Amino acid sequence: MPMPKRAAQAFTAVLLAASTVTALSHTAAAADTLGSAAAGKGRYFGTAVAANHLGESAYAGTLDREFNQVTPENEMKWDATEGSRNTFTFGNADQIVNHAQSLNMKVRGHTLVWHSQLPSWVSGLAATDLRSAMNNHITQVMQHYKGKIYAWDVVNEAYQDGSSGALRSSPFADKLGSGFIEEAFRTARSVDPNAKLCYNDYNTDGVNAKSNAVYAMVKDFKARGVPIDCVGFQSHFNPASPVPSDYQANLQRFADLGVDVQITELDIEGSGSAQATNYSNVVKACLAVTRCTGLTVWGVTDMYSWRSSGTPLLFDSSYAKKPAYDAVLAALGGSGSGGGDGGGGDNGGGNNGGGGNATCTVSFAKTSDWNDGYNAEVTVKAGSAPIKGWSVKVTFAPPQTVPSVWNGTASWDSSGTVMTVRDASYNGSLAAGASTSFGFTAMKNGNNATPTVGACTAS
Ligand code: 9MR
Repeated sequence: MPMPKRAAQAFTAVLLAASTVTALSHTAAAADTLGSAAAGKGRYFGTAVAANHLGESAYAGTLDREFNQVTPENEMKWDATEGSRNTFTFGNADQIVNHAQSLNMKVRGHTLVWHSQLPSWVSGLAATDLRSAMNNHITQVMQHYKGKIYAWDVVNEAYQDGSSGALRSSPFADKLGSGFIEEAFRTARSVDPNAKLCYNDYNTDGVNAKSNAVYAMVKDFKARGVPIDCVGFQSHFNPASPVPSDYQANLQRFADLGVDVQITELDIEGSGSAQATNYSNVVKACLAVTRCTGLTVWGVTDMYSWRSSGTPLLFDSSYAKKPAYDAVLAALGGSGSGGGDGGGGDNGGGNNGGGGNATCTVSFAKTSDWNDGYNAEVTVKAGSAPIKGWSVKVTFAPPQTVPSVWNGTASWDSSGTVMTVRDASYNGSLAAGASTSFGFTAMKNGNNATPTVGACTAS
């Protein structure tokens, strides 16, 4: 019996509404942890793990609930696995790998060849012996974990800090020359051809002399067919070493060489919304780079961080979620949390729709002014709710022109006087009360007027 047209339409509308609600609640359920939200973006989200804390229920509970990748913090290092020559001890690392495997978590192997946490018997060897010890170490450790490791940090921290672009002095570099890196990668490939092979370092997170040196090495390896699959960016940040403004661009230039990139040891000292914004920016940068395959924070809780006093992680010492946690989850497109309570039950469509209470404000400052031009910075601050994106209109007095805009994406109206700046992908998501800024250079062309900055629109 045919339904009257109106009734059929209404019926369809109800069905659509019902299926939309179902889809939304599925998404929410699937993405209310770091690991599941990252998986929704085709990435993993992991943490460094210490075997001696696995027996603590709050530690293991948080690990198991939130993360889908682990890196043994110390247990796979040379001093832990081969403290005396050719005697291998894998007990502590095995505990972590078994734990991870039982929960389907990826494991990053860290690390095979590193100047630190290196037993003294290794540093005492002469070149020929050192070469065979290095290859034997790689072979035995990788064989033990063959098939269980997603990616290995084959060589860690081989380059010097500062402007030299040179290799750091180490028993390997000093006695074997720069070829030790290539040799380590070739040996590693022959042992476990299915593991991704990474070079991992710190202070290489932005474009600088050290990252340029690593870049040149990777480029050379790719050109000559030396097996390398990925580059790890440790990303240990603090006020003296902040997230670089060219972080994403740096990840991208490595990815463009044909390797995966991974954030391998992320921690950011600080607290509150400033820390949250920094974390969010790092996650957004990874998501914006197709070959950025995942992120690992360097520990579960501030309590056990190697930089504990800087409270650099996502869970505090009581395992409570910090604002940085919320910001990371939001940047990963996840839902839930939102602070102390709530979180759990039905959202009822209230706080998830990305509109309603998203607000922002702007402030404007000229940061420099010269005869024919000026630089300005516009600070965008989220209101009392987190925001996912923002835009600001700036109206210029003709015939001023704007040759450059940074940390934002500009478009112009047809008159050429109104510039709309939207967030760059990495700075759109702001925690409640958090701020970011964009800047521009304007040429006065004879008109010294200050531009008018309109209201901020948030999404
Ligand atoms: O977090 C690790 C800490 O427990 C160790 O005492 C320290 C010893 O060198 O190593 C820490 O991890 C380092 C990582 O293996 C390599 N990059 C720097 C990390 C922080 O120091």
